Amino acid sequence: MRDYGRAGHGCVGGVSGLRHEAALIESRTGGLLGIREATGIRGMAMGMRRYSAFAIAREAARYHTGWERAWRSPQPKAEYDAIIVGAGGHGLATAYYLAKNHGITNVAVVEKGWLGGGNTGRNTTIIRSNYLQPSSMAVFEKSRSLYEDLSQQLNYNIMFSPRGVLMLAQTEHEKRAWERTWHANRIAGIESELVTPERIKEIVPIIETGGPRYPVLGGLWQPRGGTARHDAVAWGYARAASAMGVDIIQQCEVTGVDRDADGVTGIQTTKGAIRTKKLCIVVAGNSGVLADMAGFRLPVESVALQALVSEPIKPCMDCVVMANTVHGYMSQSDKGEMVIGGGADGFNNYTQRGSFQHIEETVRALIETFPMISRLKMLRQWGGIVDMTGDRSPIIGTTPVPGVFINCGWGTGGFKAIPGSGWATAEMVADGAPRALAAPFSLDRFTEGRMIDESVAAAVAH
Ligand code: FAD
Ligand code: PYC
Repeated sequence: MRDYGRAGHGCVGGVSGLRHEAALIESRTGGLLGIREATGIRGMAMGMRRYSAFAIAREAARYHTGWERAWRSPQPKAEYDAIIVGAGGHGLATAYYLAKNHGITNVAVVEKGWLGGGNTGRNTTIIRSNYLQPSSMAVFEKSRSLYEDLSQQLNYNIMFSPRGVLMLAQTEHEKRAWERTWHANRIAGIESELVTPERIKEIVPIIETGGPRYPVLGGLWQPRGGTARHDAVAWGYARAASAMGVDIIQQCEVTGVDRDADGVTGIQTTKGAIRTKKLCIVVAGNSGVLADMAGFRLPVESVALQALVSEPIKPCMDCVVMANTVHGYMSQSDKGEMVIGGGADGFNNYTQRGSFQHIEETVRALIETFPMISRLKMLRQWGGIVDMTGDRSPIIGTTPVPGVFINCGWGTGGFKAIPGSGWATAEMVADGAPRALAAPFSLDRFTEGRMIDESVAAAVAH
């Protein structure tokens, strides 16, 4: 797994960076290991031991022989109160909040690969809530605010780094779009700021604001936006959910959905059949495949979104910059790599890989605004399959099959939404119907014409 997310700027969690390092070392030798300590975290019924500075010191003194696995790896039971398909951030957060907020712990999260191995472990970790529509702002700001102390909540350093996110305006049209978003954000009480080219140069000294084709005309700055370490978000939710009794079953592909006249009855998997009356599908780019198994269709297209990182260099940029007119964005990891992404592929596919032309297109686009990157060597690139809806907003809702719920359509922008989405999806699965946060994102908005147009705020060209 890539390791570009270690936060150094205002990272919440203090000493937990050390605990995370310890956990990481163990993860490379076959699974994350936890730290035994007398104090249990509130609500962690299965006896998860807290990570702390004391535990680190004690383990150092006894040659790290006392670590325990961060989550259990059980065989599936015959039946669960609820099954979540997909152990990405959204599925794991849903399981965590089902257990924590609703006391529902007889839950399985079923994952065909390894947890966090989908888009959650492949994204560029940008967190912000400067969307346009009220329902989007509500869910993204709920999420951003949950990120603020998620390390403490999960007792796992997710390395939230509110380093600020800057979205450049490089055309008059874009400038007007950000002005509109800024007004909407102010009305909703979301902190964002319109900034001038001069202020942008102060925030990002390496930027070239006077480019010949697309000079920087201004920007939208969200100072409490930022990044978090993507794998740690998945691992932290997994560990805390497992400790409360949730079974996370990896290497277990769902191959069919069982139903009778009253609705869902269970699933078929590569580890056998499992019964349930509540099934929540949270599989991002594979949503259409799972919906097909359950017997309904989704207005979602699957396309690859790619990213790349450069060789590590000295610290030169301590915020995130998105240049949407030229289709590129960039931040710097704590290891020093420039983390770079561009637009989504222009055709549907299921290939989680990068392509040569994407490196060229994206780097070429960014060079005008960041001339210094023309000298950088690019080290790695990859792709993830994102689930795009027509209005670029997610779907959280019930489906035509009673007992089957869906959470998908986060497209190019769902990492930032993991905590809020998990919170809202857990409410829906617990109650059988969405509450206020999720209600606008129902599937029937596409037939009723209640689109939530976020094609500008989605910010990544597609
Ligand atoms: P995933 O993490 O993809 O999890 C779905 C899981 O379902 C996978 O683990 C998969 O293996 C599993 N699954 C699929 N089919 C089955 C089956 N049949 N049986 C069992 N399991 C199954 N968002 C941001 O907010 N900020 C960013 O900076 C950002 N950058 C991005 C950059 C890239 C290159 C990519 C690809 C995405 C980016 N995103 C970003 C989007 C974000 O990554 C996703 O929206 C988010 O991670 C989706 O999470 P998820 O849990 O829904 O899906
Ligand atoms: O949603 O902010 C975003 C984003 C940035 C890069 C990919 N997605």
